[in-house]
Amino acid sequence: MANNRTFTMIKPDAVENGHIGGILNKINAAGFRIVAMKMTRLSSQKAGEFYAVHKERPFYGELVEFMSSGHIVAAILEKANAVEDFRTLIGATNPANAAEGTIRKEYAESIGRNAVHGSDSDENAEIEGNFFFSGLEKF
Ligand code: DAT
Ligand code: MG
Repeated sequence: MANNRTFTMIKPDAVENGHIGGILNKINAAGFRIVAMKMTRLSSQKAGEFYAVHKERPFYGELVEFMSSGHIVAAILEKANAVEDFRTLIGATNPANAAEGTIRKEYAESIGRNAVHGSDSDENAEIEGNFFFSGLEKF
């Protein structure tokens, strides 16, 4: 399959706990090329926009509060079959269900504080990458 792209964030729990390096090592070891990357912080308004698809869910308020509670690292990653392979690399949303060797198994604290985001489709990868990066930043 041709190379394509996904979008990820290292979430505030993992940044706070000193796991940026460990998570980037796993991403590199799995064969992803880092196309663009920045450390930044989401306002609660921006976090709410990013996760707007979940706004009717009971955990939305908690999710927005957590995602705006500290710094995050946003990145665009490239690899053959990037979206699906990255979802495999991060593991299940709830780390209690995450497979051995996955990023969430190793670094997530709980279903809410689960260390990393990964796009769930090619379309959302494009939308989410554009949320953080301009055209000039993602060659
Ligand atoms: P994923 O991040 O695996 O794509 P998702 O899109 O269903 O999961 O949910 C987005 C984030 O919302 C998830 O990473 C953590 C949080 N979340 C999901 N379900 C939750 C729950 N039952 N309780 C608390 N937070 C939850
Ligand atoms: Mg999701």
